[in-house]
Amino acid sequence: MKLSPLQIARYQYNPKLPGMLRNGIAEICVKNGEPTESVADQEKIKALFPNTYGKNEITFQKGQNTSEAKLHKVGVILSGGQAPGGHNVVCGLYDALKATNSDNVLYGFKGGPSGLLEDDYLIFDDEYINQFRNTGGFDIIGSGRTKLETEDQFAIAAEVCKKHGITAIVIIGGDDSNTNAAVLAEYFAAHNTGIQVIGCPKTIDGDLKNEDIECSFGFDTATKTYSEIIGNIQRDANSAKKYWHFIKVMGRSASHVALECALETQPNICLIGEEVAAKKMSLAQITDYIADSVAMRAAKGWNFGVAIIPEGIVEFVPEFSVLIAEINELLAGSKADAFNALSTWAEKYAFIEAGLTKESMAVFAQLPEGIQQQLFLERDPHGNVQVSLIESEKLFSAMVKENLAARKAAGTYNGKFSALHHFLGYEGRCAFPSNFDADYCYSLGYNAFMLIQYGYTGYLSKVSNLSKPADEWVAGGMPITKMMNIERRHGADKPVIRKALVELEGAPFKFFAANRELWAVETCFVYPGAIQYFGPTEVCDLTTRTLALEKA
Ligand code: FBP
Repeated sequence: MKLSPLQIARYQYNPKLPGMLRNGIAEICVKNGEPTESVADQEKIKALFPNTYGKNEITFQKGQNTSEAKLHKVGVILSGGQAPGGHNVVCGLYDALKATNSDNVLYGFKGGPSGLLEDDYLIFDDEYINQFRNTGGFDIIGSGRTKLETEDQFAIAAEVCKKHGITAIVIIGGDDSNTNAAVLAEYFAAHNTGIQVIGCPKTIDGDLKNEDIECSFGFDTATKTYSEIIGNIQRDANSAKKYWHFIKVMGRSASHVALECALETQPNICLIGEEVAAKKMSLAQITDYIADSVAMRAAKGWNFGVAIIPEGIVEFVPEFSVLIAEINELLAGSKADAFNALSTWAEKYAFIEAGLTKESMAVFAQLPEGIQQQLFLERDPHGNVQVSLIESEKLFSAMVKENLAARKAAGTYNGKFSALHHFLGYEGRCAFPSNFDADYCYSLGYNAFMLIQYGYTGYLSKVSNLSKPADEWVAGGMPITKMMNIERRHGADKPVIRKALVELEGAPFKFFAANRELWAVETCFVYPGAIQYFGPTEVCDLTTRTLALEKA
């Protein structure tokens, strides 16, 4: 394999651990915290997790290691979408495990949770793992989206672990994967398997966070990568002065990624899905809001600008959600065949018009034809509209174009509007982790092994105080059940980790809201540039604006 100079240089980087984990394994002991309760629905969660509920929060501190000396065989799984730093979680876990006893073994289950069920694994050694230190990607063992959630799967997992003598599993994943980690831990405990389960908080979307978990890993690097590109586009826009750029950024549901990029780059417009839902904004209102900025800037002679659109936006527009629900109903079961049998778009349009309510048809009629067709063509295996595939950046630019044409006809706008479109997602998910993510991830993995060594199960590896330098970070563990509540999923009540949406009362959104009127009219662009790995700490080690504002 040919290596880039940066990859070779990054192999030499020594990730920083929290101060209390720096003295060597023999000098790490546990400080017990308070017993915990779930964030809501305490009685129900307690009943569902009789063996793992209510355990104490713990932190590690310097002191005599009192854990039981025994051989550890541990399995690790990467679950869900890639996030920068995943390799370092595995490296931190491996280094702590081997530093404790060189006979300890780390198994990597390949291709996500399915690797555990299919007993598809590799055993890590120095030569293999050293190729992945401080690099992006999940290719060390691969990832997948199989969900570990049924009793049959748990029984197979227990069998596979038993076969290898594995006594702990580390699941690196988002809110769903860690919810399942908690359920698996409870199953293993209830069946006296002796197998521990530890979770690690991953996702670029930034929506696995709460009062204990300050951020999920990967968010820092992904948003810095997108912000670099947005900044570059802004500089191009400000140089050429002839394009409006509509940039969609990943974030399946929550708008944390869009908000962080806006805080970093100060674009003219950034939509926040959670605000759209709270204000019950219609597509027309959102369009008007963007068109106002275009018109105000045009009046100053600036026919250029940048608008950031979060990937999940359309699901937050109430009238659009109703439309999607009606389309799903319209094509449910065999009705889809009748629709597909129609040969022209005009015939299909008449079918749609006859099937939708008047209100939803009015929403549908506003959409550009390309988007209308997308809603009927791109469907998931259950026949439902695949909302994440809707090109919302094109949807809003087309609607703004029409809105501006109407303003022109009314004599209230006299500019030029030429739009370009971008989707930033996969560009950031496997970037070389920033120093922050390299350090944070290594610490999460190292810490996960400490939790295993001290016998914990159903815990999330927790590293906090992250807005401070790494030596002030605090390492410990939090029972996953503390983060759970009951939610309605697929028609049934389920215990789940609460997904964190953008808080409209939170400091990051408030800062954005206090400044956006100015940004909408003036050119206040900030150009963050590329992630720096070597150089002054104020350039290389800074984490996100979101975290800085939350912790200020
Ligand atoms: P996770 O929640 O698994 O971390 O993945 C998040 C994400 O990156 C979203 O931002 C995006 O919508 C989705 O994954 C894309 O998934 P896929 O890789 O399957 O296309």
